[in-house]
Amino acid sequence: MLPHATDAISRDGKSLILAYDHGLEHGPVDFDPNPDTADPERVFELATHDAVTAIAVQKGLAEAYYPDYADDTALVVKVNGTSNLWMGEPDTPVNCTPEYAAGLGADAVGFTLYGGANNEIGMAEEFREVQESSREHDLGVVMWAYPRGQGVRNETDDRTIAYAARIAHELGADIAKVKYPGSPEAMAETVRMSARTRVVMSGGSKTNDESFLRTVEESMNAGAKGLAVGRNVFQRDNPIEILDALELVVFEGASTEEAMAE
Ligand code: FBP
Repeated sequence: MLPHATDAISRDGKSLILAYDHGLEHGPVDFDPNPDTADPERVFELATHDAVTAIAVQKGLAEAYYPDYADDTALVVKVNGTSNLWMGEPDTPVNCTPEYAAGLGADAVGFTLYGGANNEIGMAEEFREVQESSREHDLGVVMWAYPRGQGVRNETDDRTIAYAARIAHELGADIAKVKYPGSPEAMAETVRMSARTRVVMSGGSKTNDESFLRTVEESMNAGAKGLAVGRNVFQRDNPIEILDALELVVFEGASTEEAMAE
């Protein structure tokens, strides 16, 4: 296989990115189901599980905790992000440059683009700077491709999600992180639209083991290259168990039933 810009956050061309920027994006409410997870160390420890190919955090957590885990997991620094206290149209400031992320030991950057928001133009211009600077610093580029805002009637509509994946490809992302578009056929179409940009499924709010694993299985069968997941791992009573199951489905091609039987 030819080298890929995201090899450092992948295994066999697939990624399982443990997303943990929720303290910024959603606030303390996301730690309620499992209060220990307010302590970033608990989640950095989960990122050392074999199934996890990288942890994705904002710069503050990368600065404070990653030095202790750098030997055990790869790092995606999320370079933009905003709080849930913001009540305007979807928008997000750049909190960290790729150069600074590289200094923190990052292997890739993560960037949210809200296609369809009033400030899509501004975010796309910021993405240009981040993407080009990431190339200079040998960082992979993961786009959180989230259509949202006044121009978007339904952000989980299958055509909208396929469009988001295509935007990621056109603008030079290596990986497009998209919401599950509702069916295996719709995921296959999203993968087709993203062409050489790899698609990873976004975990979403916590669901039961079977329905979560089923969407992962369907996504993988449709050509997705893994997932970026937060709540469906760290909000569980037994996050190791679901990581064990995800390892089988994502990297071993196991079915939901096989993974749950282990
Ligand atoms: P989840 O798996 O918990 O959905 O995390 C993925 C993620 O993209 C996080 O990186 C981010 O904090 C959150 O979802 C954003 O979710 P929302 O759709 O509510 O903006």
